[in-house]
Amino acid sequence: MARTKKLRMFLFATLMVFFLLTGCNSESSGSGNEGSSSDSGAKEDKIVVGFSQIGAESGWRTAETESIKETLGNDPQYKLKFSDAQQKQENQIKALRSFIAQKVDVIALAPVVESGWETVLQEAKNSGIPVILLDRGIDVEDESLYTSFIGSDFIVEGENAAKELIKLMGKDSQVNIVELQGTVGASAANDRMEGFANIIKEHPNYKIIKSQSGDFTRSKGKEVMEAFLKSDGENIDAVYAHNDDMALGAIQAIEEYGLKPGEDIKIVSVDGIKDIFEAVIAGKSNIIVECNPLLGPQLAQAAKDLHAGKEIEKWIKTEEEVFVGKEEAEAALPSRKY
Ligand code: GZL
Repeated sequence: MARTKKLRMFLFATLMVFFLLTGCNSESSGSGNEGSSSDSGAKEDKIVVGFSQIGAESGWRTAETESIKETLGNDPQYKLKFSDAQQKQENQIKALRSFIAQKVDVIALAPVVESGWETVLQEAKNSGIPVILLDRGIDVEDESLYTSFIGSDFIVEGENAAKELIKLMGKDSQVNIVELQGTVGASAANDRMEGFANIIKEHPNYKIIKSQSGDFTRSKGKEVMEAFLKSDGENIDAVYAHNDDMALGAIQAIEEYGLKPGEDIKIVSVDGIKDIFEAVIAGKSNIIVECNPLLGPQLAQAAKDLHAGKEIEKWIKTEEEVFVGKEEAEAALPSRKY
């Protein structure tokens, strides 16, 4: 009896030692994994993206930032390094140099203006770090300085704005237009201006009587519209604003001036933020040309493809719609995401 008991005790102890050792291996492989991930650096298992954002000048910009932070910030495959340049190109250049020094895997850049990027992009290229442009383009001789542009066709947006305004007001009407331009030097401003002019030049009875930058902000848009009303008040038939925030500022200025926005003065703007849909529903604006800011998923996919050594398209275009009048705005508002 005692012998059997001893044998049982020995077998039990042997089994215990066996399970402890193997259990320890799975833990160690777990800790191994953790160890390897910490040894190889969690960051090496992640795709590290350095994103230089322009700032927070508009509802559109905020929506873009949220889309990118949500998509990359919540996905364990990525590590997002984010920098807000407060509208200053020099801050963006500093941020890019910092990302290069940190050896990120991919740089994402929303360039505040089109020019002045060659040097820092050459530094990124020399470091073997691909650069993806987001939502605005740049003007460079050497297109190999960036890998891809994820964003809209602003010329088409400008053309659609003019086409819809002419449809709304009649191709034979005499229409005096004031234009609220975006940030001076920004591709979104330059191309939206070009696109609108492409169509207007075919209709000489449509005239742009004043055009000035409102820097894509609500406050500056209001300020510039106040000046237009002071100089040309009753003579203004329509406003073309390069973004909704400036249009919303103009709406305030027109009301304070004593005229009815959306009726006395028709309004067309670009972006498609919720506030402009509400303004159209309230009869205070007329035409919305959508510009999609929700670029997070496209950026994430592009970064992942580049990290895997895949080729990506030079221009990853975003699809967009146009909304005209109260009914279309009411139908669309419930599904708007920004
Ligand atoms: C467009 C983007 C523009 C938006 C503005 O891609 O660059 O900048 O239209 C934003 O609202 O400020």
